[in-house]
Order: sequence, then structure tokens, then C-alpha cells
Amino acid sequence: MNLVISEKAMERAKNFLPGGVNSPVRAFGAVGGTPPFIVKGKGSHIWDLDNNEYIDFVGSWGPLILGHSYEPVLEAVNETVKNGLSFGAPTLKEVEMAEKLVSIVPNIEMVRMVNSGTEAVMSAIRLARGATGKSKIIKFTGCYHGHSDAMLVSAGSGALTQGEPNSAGVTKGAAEDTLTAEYNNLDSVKQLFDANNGQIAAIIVEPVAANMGVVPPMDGFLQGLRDLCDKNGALLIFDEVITGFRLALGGAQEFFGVRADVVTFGKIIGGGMPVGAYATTREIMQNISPLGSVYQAGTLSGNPVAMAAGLKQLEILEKNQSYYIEINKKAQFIANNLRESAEKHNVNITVNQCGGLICPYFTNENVNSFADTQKSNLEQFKCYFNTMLERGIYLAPSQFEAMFISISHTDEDISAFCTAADEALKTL
Ligand code: HOZ
Repeated sequence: MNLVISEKAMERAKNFLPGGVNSPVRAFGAVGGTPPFIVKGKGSHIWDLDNNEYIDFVGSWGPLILGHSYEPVLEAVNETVKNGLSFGAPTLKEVEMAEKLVSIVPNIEMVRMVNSGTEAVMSAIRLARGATGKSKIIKFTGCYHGHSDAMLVSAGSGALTQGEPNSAGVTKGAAEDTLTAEYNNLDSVKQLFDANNGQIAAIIVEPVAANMGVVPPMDGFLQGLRDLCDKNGALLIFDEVITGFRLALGGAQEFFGVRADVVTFGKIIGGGMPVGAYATTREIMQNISPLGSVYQAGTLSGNPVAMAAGLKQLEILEKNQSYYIEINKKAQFIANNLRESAEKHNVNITVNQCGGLICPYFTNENVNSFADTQKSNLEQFKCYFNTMLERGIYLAPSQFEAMFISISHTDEDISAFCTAADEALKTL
């Protein structure tokens, strides 16, 4: 693959951007080589500066569930920008967005828009503490909830790939109220409740852990968290930055039939624009400023351009709920194909798939926890990744990220993926 122009761009970028990037995982640290600099995307395909074409299975890390440059979304943006970009004042679009979210997502009555998933989680935690009057939060090792101080404890995603699950720069004070349990292990959560009686404000969980690869919840795990929260007067926060509007229109609450008290969303509700939101009941939201004493603010929060893009995408998803069945079928096909190719070429593999999220781990053991994810052979992942890239398949450049299927992936794209994967696994 010719990446000459991308290589030059990376050299230039390194002069002024740390590591040449604005988000660590983009630097390709875990897989080596030069990241292609992307110039455009259409449907499921993207092109780089050297004019290489790829089938994209990252989709801006999830939100492009309809594909790149989806015409109705672009039109909504174009129409809106004609009237200005942001005002820092109320606009009707943010009201429409809140109404739409409340009508789609189970168990929520009010919404506060923010600008990223990180901000949504940071604010939801403050709200949970303010509403309960308690200070401790339980999170799960390997789950990633953005980069606020309190959440950079045993974190997944780029923090894991960079070998910094507990980031430098986070003070002991900021982290000491974050307790960590093991994903899919209810006993580890019970023990924390027992040891911190009356002090836990909330459990925060990715309903499907999708920042340590893809680890779905085992039967009863999410309901078990619900029950523990009810028993101990704690709130259950579903971080739906990845699962929201992806597993089902109503997200993980609908998909798994478990109620959360607070839900956080990220980029997916901006259709590709920078957005986040947290949502909860009217009663809990009464604590947020200007109604209550928990402060949180943002000049660009609910800006009309992001609202227009996100709203249009949500409207399309709402009208076409068969998309979820289609996406799941495509993902199942890919997952089965990976398993068959691995068997044919004698490669140890465990492919986890949940809705449009997939992750192959290079191990023959089941992967249900963070510890299990660490058994994957990272050298094999690296070879697999690079062979796939060479064959025009653009995957997340880390074992500990998900592969995203969108409605724009055609049968041809999927068959190209399967052919490339068969070749990649053959070389291992
Ligand atoms: N796992 C991250 C999104 N949830 C990857 C994106 C990034 O860190 O830039």
C-alpha cells in the first residue's frame, strides 16, 4: 500500500500535534506503520491522501450507522448552517432533539445536551453524587467512559493500548472515590457494596463492554447490577456512547430489557458531529442547574448544527427499525465467517459479536472479562490488522476496540472483508 503522502503528513503533524494526532489510538501505536490520512468518505468507503480506497469498519468509532456522507444528514446540516453556526442561546432544534430522545429511549424523561461522551459521563457522575449525597462510584476494569479524571482508573480503549489504564496526572484524590469491579462478575460488585456500605452513589457500566474489544454481558449480569443498585440505594448509569441507537433504537435498555437510572450518550446522537448527552428521570434531573445545585454548563451544548445532523439520523433510524435486524445479520455473517476461516487455517480465535459490534480475539478461550481479553495474542492481531489494511479493509488499530457494522455495508463489502480475512488468517 502506497502511503507516501500520508507519511509526509504524519511527519508534519508530529511537529505540532503530540504524536501527530488528536486522539492517541489514531497514531497506530499498537499496530505499527503510518495511519492513512483520510480525505473523504461515502457510504461504507473512505479514501486517503494517497487515493487508497478502504472499506471502513470504524465509522468514526460508531456514529456513522447510516454510512459516510449520508445525503439527508448532510442536507440537514447544510440547511442549518445557512442561518449561523452557534448562538449560545436557546434554539428549537435542541428542544426537538430532547423530545425525540425521550420518545425513543426507555425510562428517561429529561435530557441535558453536552459536546462529547466524556463530558456526558463526567456530568452524569456529578449528578449521581449530587442526587444521592454519596461519593463513591463503581466502574469496571477495562471499561472506558471517556477521559475525565475519575474515570481514568483501570480504563479501556486508548488508555489500555498505551499501557496507561491509570493515567499520570490524575490525583489520588480524584481517583480515590472510583472503585473497580470485574465486568461480568457480580460477586466483585457485591464485595464493593459490602465494604463501602452506604457510600456508593452509582455503578457506571458499558452495557456491552466495547472498549476492551467487545465483551457482551453474561445472562443476568446487567439485571444483577440493577438489583444491587436497588438494594443499596445507588443509581445505575448505562454508558451508551457505543451501544445507544446501535444495538436497538432504544439502546441497551431496550435490547437487554434492563432499566438504567441515568443514560449517557456520545457521538451517535450527532450523526458524526461532536455531541453528547445525559438523560434521566424528571426527579433526578431536578438536581441539575438551573433547577438544582449540581452545576454543569456548556456554550456549544445543543448547538443547532449538531442537533440538525443528529436529529435527522435518529428520525431515519426510527422510521427504519428493520435496519437493526439487517445490521445484526451482517455482523453474524462476518463473525461466523471469521470462525470458519480460523478453523480452516488452524488459528485460535474467539469472535465476540453483539448487534453491529464485533471483535475477534486471538485465543481459543471464551472472552467474558477484562482478564480474558488479555489472553489474546497481540502479535497475531497486529499481523491480521496489517494484512487487512493492505487489502483495503480499515479496522480499528487496536485489539481493544470494536469493529462497527453499518447499514451502508453492502454484500460486496462483506464478501471483500471475508476474502481478506481468510487471507489474513492464513498468514498467521
Ligand atoms: N474507544 C474510543 C471510542 N469509544 C476510540 C476513539 C478514540 O479514543 O479516539
